[in-house]
Amino acid sequence: MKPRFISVEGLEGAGKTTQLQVVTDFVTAHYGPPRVTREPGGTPLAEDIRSVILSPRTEPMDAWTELLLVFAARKQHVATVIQPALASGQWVVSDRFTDATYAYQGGGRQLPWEHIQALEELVLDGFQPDLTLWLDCPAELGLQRARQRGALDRIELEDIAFFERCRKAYEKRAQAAPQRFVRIDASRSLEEVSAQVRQTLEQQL
Ligand code: Z5A
Repeated sequence: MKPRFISVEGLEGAGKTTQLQVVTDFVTAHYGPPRVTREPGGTPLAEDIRSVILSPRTEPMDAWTELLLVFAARKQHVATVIQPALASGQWVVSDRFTDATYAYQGGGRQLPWEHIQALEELVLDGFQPDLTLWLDCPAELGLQRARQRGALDRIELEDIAFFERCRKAYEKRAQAAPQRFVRIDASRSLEEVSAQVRQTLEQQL
């Protein structure tokens, strides 16, 4: 079977870290250990860009600067990690991918959707995950869970309206690509969410 690229998406505190392990265990059991990675980041250079994006700073970051940094990191990640892994026969599981850009820079920052599409086409030439698991929960609930963990990054400092717009943008992405994009109800208990993730993988893969 051709190796597949799976992404996991959702607001902070939706449970991506936990469910990424469920996906990794499933893929390992059926197809061998996947390359597990994350965005922004996934290579040393892209991780450097990640800290530029997420470190709280006094100088406000322009939304376009943020968008271009996210795509710069993604290009490096795709070219040097994701595509080589797929080409060598290894599956790839990523904590976030381009759908997060539509959610955060498109929804949250309100940058025009068509400009993100144009950049995506230019930089990635149509490359996208084969399957995206969207862990969906109300912004308030996710933030409550995430804030219990302590220090917040630059984006986590945004207000609730920002995250509500991100959630709406994920919904729009899901509606536009129902074959690829599966919504998981992440407001339920960890065990219930994990069970729904496993069931989805059994159906889709
Ligand atoms: N970003 C962007 O702007 N544009 C882009 O293109 C990309 C990213 C790719 C970093 O992402 C930031 O980058 C992110 C978007 C932006 N911005 N923010 N803010 P990240 O994925 O690295 O960081 P994160 O979103 O902040 O991840 P997170 O907070 O670690 O979320 P999570 O992984 O979904 O949460 P978790 O660690 O699994 O769970 C949090 C806590 O909740 C933990 O204690 C769990 O035990 C608990 N939890 C989880 N699920 C449950 C359930 N179901 N019940 C009860 N408790 C639960």
